[in-house]
Amino acid sequence: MKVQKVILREIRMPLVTPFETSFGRVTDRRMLIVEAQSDGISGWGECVAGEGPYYSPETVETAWLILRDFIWPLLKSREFETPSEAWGAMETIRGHNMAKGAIESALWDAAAKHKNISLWRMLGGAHREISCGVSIGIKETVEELIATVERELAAGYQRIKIKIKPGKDITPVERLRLQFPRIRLMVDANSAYRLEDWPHLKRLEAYYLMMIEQPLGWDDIFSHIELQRRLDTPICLDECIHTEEHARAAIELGACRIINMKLGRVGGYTPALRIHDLCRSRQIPVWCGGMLESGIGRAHNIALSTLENFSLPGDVAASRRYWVEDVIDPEVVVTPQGTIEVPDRPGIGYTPRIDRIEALSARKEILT
Ligand code: OSB
Ligand code: MG
Repeated sequence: MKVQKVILREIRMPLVTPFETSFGRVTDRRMLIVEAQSDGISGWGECVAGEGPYYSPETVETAWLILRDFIWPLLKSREFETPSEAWGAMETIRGHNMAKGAIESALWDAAAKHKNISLWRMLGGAHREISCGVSIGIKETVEELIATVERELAAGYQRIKIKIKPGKDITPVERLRLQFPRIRLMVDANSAYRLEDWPHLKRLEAYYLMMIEQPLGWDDIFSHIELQRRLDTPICLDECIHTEEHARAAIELGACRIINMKLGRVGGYTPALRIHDLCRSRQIPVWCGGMLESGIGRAHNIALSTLENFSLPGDVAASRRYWVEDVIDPEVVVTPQGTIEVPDRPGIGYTPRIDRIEALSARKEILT
């Protein structure tokens, strides 16, 4: 396959509900959408970088620059057998995984469409239906949090993750546990604690959580090893896992017992598949995280979640939880059992609504 043209677009959409984490609050999303045109077929990808460098060092702006000035010159008019070969061509660029993942995933969509098969089949997926959980942001009051959880459970979601930070941790978890004694519950701290806080985090163990996600430094594997030694609850790493090498280090050194996989954070399907296989061989469950994606990134998350070792409910939820109107047709819907039925149409299996995407575009650049 050869890519003749890439179109970068920045679309803007307000979230249905503002989303607050320990690192900040998002009300309006800016999303970089990549359209890669290859021999008459468009493949679509989404860059999951945030508006600011608070979840990871990348932002929409840095990804745009890296895609245009550094990635595109490496891919332009070159012939690749597979999207993984294109990923290999980008290896000289250090980091910038979200920029790489955006275009690499678009190439997988295009490659599957060229073969006229669904992307999940091309990836070797095993699940026809994926299990969904929700990630609930930090709320002003515990009452508001309980009402939100109630609504999500009624919609069928199979597990509840709540965001925590110092001062908004033990009490909300305790109250939720009292209210919902049997639900699958977990927390995500987005690096809000330090190793010295371990006795405080230990108190969370009274509420039998499935896991504690990324409690410590975004790039600090060592402290997570020390923390996991002190906790019975599994630690799940998100921010810390940027590469297969980081995943191997974290697993072998005992920094985590579960991994949250995000296509953008690791740089695309090529590394995601390797990390998936590594985790499977070490009996480390993985699940698919979310980055408040538009339908395009969401469709990719669904394809990724079909892989065999995605054995826990992910953060991949219905379009309507995020957007009044999504940019794909059909929108992503969740069954009353809290699952998504994986479409069998070619590529990502959901059609980007080009008119709507154009109308939402605040910026557009054509790379040839
Ligand atoms: O840490 O998993 C995270 C959203 C933005 C940045 C980081 C994270 C999240 C979420 C939301 O938890 C997941 C979603 O619903 O898309
Ligand atoms: Mg997380």
